[in-house]
Amino acid sequence: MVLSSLTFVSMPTGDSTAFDRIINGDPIAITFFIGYMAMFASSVFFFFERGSVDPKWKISLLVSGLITGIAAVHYYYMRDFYLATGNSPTAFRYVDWTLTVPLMCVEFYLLTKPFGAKGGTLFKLIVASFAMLIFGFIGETSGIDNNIMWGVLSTLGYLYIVYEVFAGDIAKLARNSNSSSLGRAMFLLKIFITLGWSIYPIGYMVLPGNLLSGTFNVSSIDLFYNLADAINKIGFGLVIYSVAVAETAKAKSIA
Ligand SMILES: *C/C=C(C)/C=C/C=C(C)/C=C/C1=C(C)CCCC1(C)C
Repeated sequence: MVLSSLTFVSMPTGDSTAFDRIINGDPIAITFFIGYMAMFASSVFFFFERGSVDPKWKISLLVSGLITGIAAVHYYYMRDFYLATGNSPTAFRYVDWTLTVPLMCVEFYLLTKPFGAKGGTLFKLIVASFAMLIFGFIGETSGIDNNIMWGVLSTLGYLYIVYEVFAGDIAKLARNSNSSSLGRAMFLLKIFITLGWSIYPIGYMVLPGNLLSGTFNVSSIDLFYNLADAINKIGFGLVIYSVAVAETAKAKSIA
């Protein structure tokens, strides 16, 4: 009896032990599982709804669907990796972010492009997000002594993006646009960038040696990241969608 349950534990993923952990009480496994389904469903939604919005908005919805689609694939692998090893799937996580964060910058750019956004602004945002992610990855893998320093460097990249949205090019374009729907989208975008994105550095601070390591167990890092991904990838996609629907209705009523 003991022996057979032991062999169960050491079996690879896909076995009933893994499923049992998803359903019964491993909160991290559950959030990987729900995250995967939610990202997948969101992509289907954004891709289908592309057909019902004004042509101007089709690319934005396509990008939203790509962001959640790329995340869905990564969540599939992250869930399996976590179930098989019990470790945080750091490398998969950063590959996911390296693809999806620049695409989120593309979303900000697409929102302001009708009002004159330049490619150079997009380029600056993407460079800042790469810096943020490269320093963050080094910090997560560099161990107990240096992760605060790398976290601070990463935060500089993050703050630059916040600056662009609040006071830099993106903010200026939005202010001069006189579009109420862009104004609303910008308001929500600022909330996502400041509150939604700030969940990531808070999660990072549970790493050993960092500021919250006494308060949270290190494994809770994936709870923070999974929650933040759901809010920022799906939530922000839905904001773009609602602006697209409102603008489409307006365009129809003028026509
Ligand atoms: C869809 C994924 C998104 C929007 C990921 C965003 C990630 C961040 C804003 C990460 C930020 C970090 C810091 C500001 C400092 C510590 C290291 C990071 C990479 C967790």
